[in-house]
Amino acid sequence: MLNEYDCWLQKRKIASNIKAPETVFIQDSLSGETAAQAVKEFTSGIQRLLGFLPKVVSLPVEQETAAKENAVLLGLFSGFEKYPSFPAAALSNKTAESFIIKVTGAQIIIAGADEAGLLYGVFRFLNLLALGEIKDGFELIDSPVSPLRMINHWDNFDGTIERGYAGGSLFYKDGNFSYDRQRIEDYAQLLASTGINRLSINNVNVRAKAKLLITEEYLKHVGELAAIFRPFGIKLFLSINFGSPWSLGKLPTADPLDPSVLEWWKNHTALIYKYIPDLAGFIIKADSEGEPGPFQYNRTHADGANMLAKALTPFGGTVIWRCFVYNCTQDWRDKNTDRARAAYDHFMPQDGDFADNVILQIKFGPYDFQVREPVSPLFGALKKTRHVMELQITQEYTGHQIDLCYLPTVWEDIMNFDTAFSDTDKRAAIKDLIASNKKDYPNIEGFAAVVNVGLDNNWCGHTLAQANLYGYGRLAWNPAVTAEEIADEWSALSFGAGEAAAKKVKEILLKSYGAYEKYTSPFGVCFMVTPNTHYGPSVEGYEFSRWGTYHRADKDAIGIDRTPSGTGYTNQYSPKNAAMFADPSTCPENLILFFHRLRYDYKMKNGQTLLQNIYDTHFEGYEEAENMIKDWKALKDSLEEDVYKSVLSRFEKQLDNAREWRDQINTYFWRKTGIDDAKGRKIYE
Ligand code: GCV
Repeated sequence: MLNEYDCWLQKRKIASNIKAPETVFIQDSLSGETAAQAVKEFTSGIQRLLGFLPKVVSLPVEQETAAKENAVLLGLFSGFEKYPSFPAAALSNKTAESFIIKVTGAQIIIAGADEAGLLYGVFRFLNLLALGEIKDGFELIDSPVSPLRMINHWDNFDGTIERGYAGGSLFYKDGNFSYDRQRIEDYAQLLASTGINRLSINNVNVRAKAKLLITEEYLKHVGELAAIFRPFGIKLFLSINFGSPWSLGKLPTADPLDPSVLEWWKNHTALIYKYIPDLAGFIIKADSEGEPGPFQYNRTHADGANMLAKALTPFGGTVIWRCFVYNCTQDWRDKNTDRARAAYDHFMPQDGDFADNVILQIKFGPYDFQVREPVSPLFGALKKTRHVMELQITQEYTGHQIDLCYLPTVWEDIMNFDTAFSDTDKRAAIKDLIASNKKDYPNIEGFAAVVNVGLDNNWCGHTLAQANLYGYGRLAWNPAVTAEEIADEWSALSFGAGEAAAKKVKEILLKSYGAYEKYTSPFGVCFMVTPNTHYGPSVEGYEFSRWGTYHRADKDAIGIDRTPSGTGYTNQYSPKNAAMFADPSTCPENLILFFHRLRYDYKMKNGQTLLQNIYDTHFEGYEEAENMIKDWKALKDSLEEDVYKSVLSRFEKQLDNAREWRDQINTYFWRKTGIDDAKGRKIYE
């Protein structure tokens, strides 16, 4: 049975394969609050899963305890140096946040390279225990592949959340901070249990009163929040507004090269750090969708970012600078401007110009979190600039957490994308490029993702959308984990390892992305969605708008030619990928309309025309949505009534949505072409 508030940390008595760890010995040298949290998580986790609270005893570091029965030893690698049985591999592992779990007879050792590593080790141990994988002889040494594993909140000061589908903000209400301390702690626990280590707490659109967040009146609240997240190894970032020197400081300018502007930021940053001494830094959306930025002063993004970096340097802070920069006042008549080119055109020429404490944050694709986009050509190309990939857990374009859409499916495709920038080093897939900052190397330092949580009791609106939050944390830790592995873990942790319901839910999750893609926008055609809300179909909703997102369907053809004979976007990729994308016969078909303008009678690999494929996918997607409901209904008797009903009502709405998509898209193309469905299914006139 599932208590939806507890997500994947269910209170559920499990049948354990090991002797009950009755005593927890902790190295007496452990003094920090993260270590204390790790101990607390361990004991409460054992109570949650095994039904008793272990006794906690402090242990002098040098004491040999190998003989202790039914005991758990928690500590740091350094404290275990004298233990003969402690694996040498762990002792030599200096990667921050790594851990080891080792089970020998009735003794369990969980140790971290540092306190955060210990905390992650404890959480992993508890999950593995719940999954039935902890047995005598078990040993796991693990390190995060990505150093930066960040969550972005787009929460507004008035309590709303931009692109939020799960209730109001956890942090704000009616123009002020307003939060339930316990709820924030529970949230921190959920995030830390998947390995998240950074969090930005306010919308990147820093507008109206949110600009005051970095003033003394509000900084004390930020300090209080930072204190709640700190024991969980999570440091905060603040979204800031580039225009603050004039909007808050009353300076005549925010020009990054004006000395008075730098001076203002230095003083103001010092004030911010008085309240939050371990603030991770600032995140900033500049020159993007109306937000101010260096372009207003004819300065470059490097000028802007480096100025803020200087202000943060004395405090060890970092600037995260978003690359979502494009012309959002495009004339639809203009066929020469291609929004997909924008991030690369703006940032590639500046590779190497950014300070060491600047990290660029790049959306995974060149547009905006569409159902299917190619991976941004900046990945693999940037060599001298630190950068991370931005994903979206909140389902802005993927069904608003009404429609089930299991995102790790597409994230896995993104991780496997081969940037093909290196002929000598074959390891050029995105997942192989994730690593710590290495000079002159195209590595990606990790991930940031817009989160899907709010005040709803189940955090995510749709209970099954919790899998996306869990999945993001797991994948940010290790981008080589597959969507199937994550679905397996999450379903078993949530619905009970070995339960039939867990197996069925896993299957439903794994089918959901494909279904959503089929009934909405297959083949990489983007933005056929209702403007502004981004839920439901509006085939030409963006055709005559200023956002640069057109498919230009007419009676014969659809899509944008982004090859060298068109906008030339394909040339932003490595030569191998440029050639692959530019040729329709080698371009992956799930992206073919992103890269090509094709006639409806273009023959696809299955021998059918493009038009027939459009009809087929939309009919199939709807049928798959119907099947998901059937699968869910079969679980009625094995689920909590509230969970069963709330998910069912979302599936019902999803089916309505799928029907609208299917019929509006099919009718649209039928009206354009006058060509019937070869299989004679119903297309409305
Ligand atoms: C925070 C898209 C969304 C906006 C969002 C923006 C961004 O355009 O629709 O709501 O604004 O992306 O990522 O900055």
